[in-house]
Amino acid sequence: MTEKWWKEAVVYQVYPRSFNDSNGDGIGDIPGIIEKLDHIKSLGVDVIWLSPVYKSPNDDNGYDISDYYSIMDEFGTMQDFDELLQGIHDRGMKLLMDLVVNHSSDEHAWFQQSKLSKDNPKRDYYIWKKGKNGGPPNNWQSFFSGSAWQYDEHTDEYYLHLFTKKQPDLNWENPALRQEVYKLMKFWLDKGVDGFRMDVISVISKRNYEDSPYSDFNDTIAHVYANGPKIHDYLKEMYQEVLCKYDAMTVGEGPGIDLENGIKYVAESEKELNMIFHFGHMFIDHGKGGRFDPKPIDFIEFKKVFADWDTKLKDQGWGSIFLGNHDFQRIVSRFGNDGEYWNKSAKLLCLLLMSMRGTPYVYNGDEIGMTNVAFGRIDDYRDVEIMNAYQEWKAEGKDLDKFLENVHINGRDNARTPIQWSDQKNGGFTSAEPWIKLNPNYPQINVLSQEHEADSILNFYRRMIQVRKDNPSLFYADFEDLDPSSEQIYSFKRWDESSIYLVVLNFSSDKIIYNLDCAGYDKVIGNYDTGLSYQNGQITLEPWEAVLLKKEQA
Ligand code: TEU
Ligand code: CA
Repeated sequence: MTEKWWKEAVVYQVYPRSFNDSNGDGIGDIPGIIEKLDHIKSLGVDVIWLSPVYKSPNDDNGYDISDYYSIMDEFGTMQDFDELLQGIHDRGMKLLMDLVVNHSSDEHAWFQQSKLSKDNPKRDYYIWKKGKNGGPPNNWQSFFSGSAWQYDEHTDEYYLHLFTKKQPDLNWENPALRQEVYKLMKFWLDKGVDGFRMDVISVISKRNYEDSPYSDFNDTIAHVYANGPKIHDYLKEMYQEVLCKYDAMTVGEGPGIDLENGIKYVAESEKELNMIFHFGHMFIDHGKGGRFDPKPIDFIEFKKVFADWDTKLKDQGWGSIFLGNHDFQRIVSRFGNDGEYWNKSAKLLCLLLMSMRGTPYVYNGDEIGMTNVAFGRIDDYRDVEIMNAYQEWKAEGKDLDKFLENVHINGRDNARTPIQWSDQKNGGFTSAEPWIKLNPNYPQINVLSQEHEADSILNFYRRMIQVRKDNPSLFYADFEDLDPSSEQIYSFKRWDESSIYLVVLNFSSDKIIYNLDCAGYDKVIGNYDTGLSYQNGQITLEPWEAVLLKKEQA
């Protein structure tokens, strides 16, 4: 396994709109991030992944870009950005930009040109097709409800948008478009950014435009939208034209990427991407109807996802370890316990993230155990995915109270409420009306109060990240799940020539006596202050207890 800086890094994701508002307009911004760089640095992380900050009409909070070369007005100026990059580098950290090039905004100059006429030179930057039988070209559905085709009267054709109709898909078949993408990547890399997280990169190569035969949308994603015939040609070309010229870190986001096809994206021999985000454990509580059709988490399946990927990638590629981001629930509410065992379970999840093999990603706010939110009114939600799905349920006459319940469980705005900096007005996020309400629990859960508590989740993140750094074996050591069939315990082993580690995580609110041979092991860190309670081959685990044990190899 070759050693690389990005394999040894811990990444912290900033969602700028909700991070920190510096100028009192209710919207997080770049100067606001600069103000908090010392907080980020204090965690011990190495890399910041910034969700999109490019110019955008914000139909999908910046994932709809109207100019790849400038900064969103609400977030600041290019000068602010340069200062941010400098501030990050001065602190010895690196910056990953979000690269959103499956689609642009419909307000991008390319699209404005493209829709003018069928023979416009930019026409083929997007995907235009004739209708069929008085309707769209095929039955493809958008990720965000409704048909994936929008009719344009002016030229009597439809354009494809796998996301909202303000996010037309770019046509990667067109070499001129691909060169535009490479050019903008070089622009940012030449500025000094350290790499990219690539939005829905798995769907840039389209298949023939036949109807999807699947009724389950997840199947359509996996077998119709994702992993198209030219995906690997494009990524190889991108590597040759751009990435190989820089020491850049790349992580591709990949709905529809699975165990079978994932390795092709990240095998070192393929020269495409460093890592991918797969969704095995993220769609685990989505039913047939998608995220607004929630189902319980299958814990055994959850563990299996990590083990299977580790086995698959071993010696060939590298994994990313994440439990949440801006598209999913808060991790403590989803995989932990945000009631009685909030503190313990948030720490348990941190210990899990930091002791696996792969590069760990921390989503902003998780370092203080921010929780899901349950607004009582649909009007308090902002996410376009929620809004579109709501309109669809309404049009179909479905139960709207049920819909709101499902949003409470799985809606993306759970992860998008402002960061809770203090117990002051609006959690110290803004002096004005915030663009989305705060989680009302900010007086109890906030950065400032956790700063002062030795036992806080925040201080645990700092300690645990330091433990990972102090035990570099944890970067590359082998991984084995010791008890895949346990319904409550996640216990795994990591080992190399110098040391063996055992990680034991009690994912339950029960006290458990657990059979495990840990003779000769020392406790490195845990979320209870007690020593290791080990006797006769059994370890006693308190509710949501997490321990990392270590033994030097003779
Ligand atoms: O997300 C794409 C994706 O596959 C899903 O996780 C997505 O969140 C969708 O909600 C499925 O229900 C990426 C971005 O992370 C997301 O924020 C954007 O909205 C999307 O692409 C479009 O750019
Ligand atoms: Ca602002």
